[in-house]
Amino acid sequence: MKKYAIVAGVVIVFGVAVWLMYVNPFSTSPRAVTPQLAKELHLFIWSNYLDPTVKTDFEKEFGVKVIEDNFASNEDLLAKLQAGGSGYDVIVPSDYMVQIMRKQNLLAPLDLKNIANFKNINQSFKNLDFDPGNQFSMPYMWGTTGIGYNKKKASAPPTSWADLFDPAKLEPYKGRISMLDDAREAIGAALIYLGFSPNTTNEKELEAAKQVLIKQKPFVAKYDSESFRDSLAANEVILAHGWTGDIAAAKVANPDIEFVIPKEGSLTFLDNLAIPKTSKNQYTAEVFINYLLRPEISAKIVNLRRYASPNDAAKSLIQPEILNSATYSRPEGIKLYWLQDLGPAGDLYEKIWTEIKGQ
Ligand code: N2P
Repeated sequence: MKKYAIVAGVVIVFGVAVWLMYVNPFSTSPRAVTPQLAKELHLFIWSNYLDPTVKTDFEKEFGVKVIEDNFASNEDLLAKLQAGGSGYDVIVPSDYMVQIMRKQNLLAPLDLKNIANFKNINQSFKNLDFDPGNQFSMPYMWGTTGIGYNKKKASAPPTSWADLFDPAKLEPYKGRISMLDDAREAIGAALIYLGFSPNTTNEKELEAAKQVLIKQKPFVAKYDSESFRDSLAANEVILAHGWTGDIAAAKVANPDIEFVIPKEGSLTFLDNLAIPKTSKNQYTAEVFINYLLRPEISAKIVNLRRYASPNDAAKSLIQPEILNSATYSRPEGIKLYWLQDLGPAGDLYEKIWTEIKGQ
């Protein structure tokens, strides 16, 4: 009899322990239940910023279908999130935009237990000011802004922002110039050309930058952040204001393409993986983020997209030719600025940009 009581006791204690583990009613954490993978994951990412096979491989391994949509600027991404109910599970904001989204309470805190591959990230990309402790974001890829050009078609290699903005130099390139369709990037470049900070909120300086862009406009073929690499590769444009990876990708298609960071200085960015607060699939999103931080997956994306990786463990798997290229390193002796969250003054940039494009 006593024996049965002991067995029954053990069974009850064990049962209670298991019950506490899985359905713990005392826990305040909404994620105490063993997480389940969702069937689908909605990714909102910059154009040409992922290797498509990464999605199919992830689906094969985890049974989760990744549905990708693209955006062309941080501000477009922000507007989508602010409108609410975006339905996205993983997004890719740049540094300053992570800060803006954190302040606006648009991001879900990450459960780092599910993102063990964070260990692969180089220390210098962790714990940055825009997200102390990486509570809301994981580094994805970084780059700089500069001028992509066709060395056979340009009369001389550009070295300065003047080569992109001074109307006296632009006649030979009329209708063959492409500018990023991005308020902070375009106005930022004009500000640096004038010797001002790309984070200024001084209205006089901003007005001067606006005039630079208005005077440049008759020579510009298009404001475009998504397909300048193809136009450059196809010789449709000769000078393109653009980002490292896309210009490096243009060079793969057309070896005459080169990249330069103007001597006055330029912008640099770190793009990050984050989860919108409204995502219903936070665990699945973390599993996907962790997957993207695997060395072989990070390297695969870099080998195709040619942006720089903050992932140390990926380095040995990246083609040496990419690691040694001008688009993969920070130039010595040239000042690189990070964009800052400017608070409400940031709207001024959007307003000026709309005015320039509407001219
Ligand atoms: C990808 C552009 C991503 C870099 N086409 C901009 N942060």
